Amino acid sequence: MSRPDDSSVGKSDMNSVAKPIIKILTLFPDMVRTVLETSIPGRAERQGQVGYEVVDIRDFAVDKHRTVDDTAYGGGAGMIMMAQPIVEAVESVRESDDATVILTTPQGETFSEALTLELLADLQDKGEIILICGHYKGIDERARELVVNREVSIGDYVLTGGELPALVIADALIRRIDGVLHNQDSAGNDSFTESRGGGLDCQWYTKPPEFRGLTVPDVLLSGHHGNIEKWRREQAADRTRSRRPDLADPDPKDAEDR
Ligand code: 6GU
Repeated sequence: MSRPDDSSVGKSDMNSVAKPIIKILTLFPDMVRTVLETSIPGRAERQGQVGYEVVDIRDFAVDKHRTVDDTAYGGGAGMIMMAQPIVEAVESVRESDDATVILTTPQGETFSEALTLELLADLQDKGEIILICGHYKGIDERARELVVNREVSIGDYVLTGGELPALVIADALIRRIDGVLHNQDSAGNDSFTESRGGGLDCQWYTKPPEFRGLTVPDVLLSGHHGNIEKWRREQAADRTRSRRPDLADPDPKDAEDR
């Protein structure tokens, strides 16, 4: 994983600022690095559109056993992540005191398209975003008080650790950075995006035209782009209404206007 550098600055755009850096603090750096090197996040880094800094929280432990957790004061099952390694890890990576520092925790606000765009603006504005992967039963409340300014959950279920949630958040951000998605990645019309009116995407087909007796809808083979667009809009609206009525447009006219 490359360290932040200026090698890509100004390469294609005189007005571009330094590339944004996503910093992930974790007890499992290999797991996090592997994911960030793969697929679109990996390509984005190689193209210089984003940088990653993966920090092993254990490197900030101060005893010879590299201890980062301990039992809870007052008793109770489960280990608590100590404040000191977390706070010092954050202080070692953040460029600015007002950097956004996110703790992944089931008790945080639920991640969404809206929160993706908010954090993306923040990442571009400040040039960095810091994600702390929570673990065990939780982290010492004083670490939260001292360095955390947002807490995010990815849904109402409990995971072993914050690595997968942090990677979910990072992936959602990376694919929204300008220039990261190519046309072949179908940027811009994914489910939940503005162009879909916050609704779901339509169904898609590729070759061959018939598979195990199932055919591709005629309209898609017609070459009539107006009809194809209309069909896709209708299918997307039907899907949204039947699968996710909570996302559906109350007024079909809004969908037409788009
Ligand atoms: Cl952010 N952390 C953990 N441990 N579990 C979760 C989560 C986060 N979001 C949903 N489940």
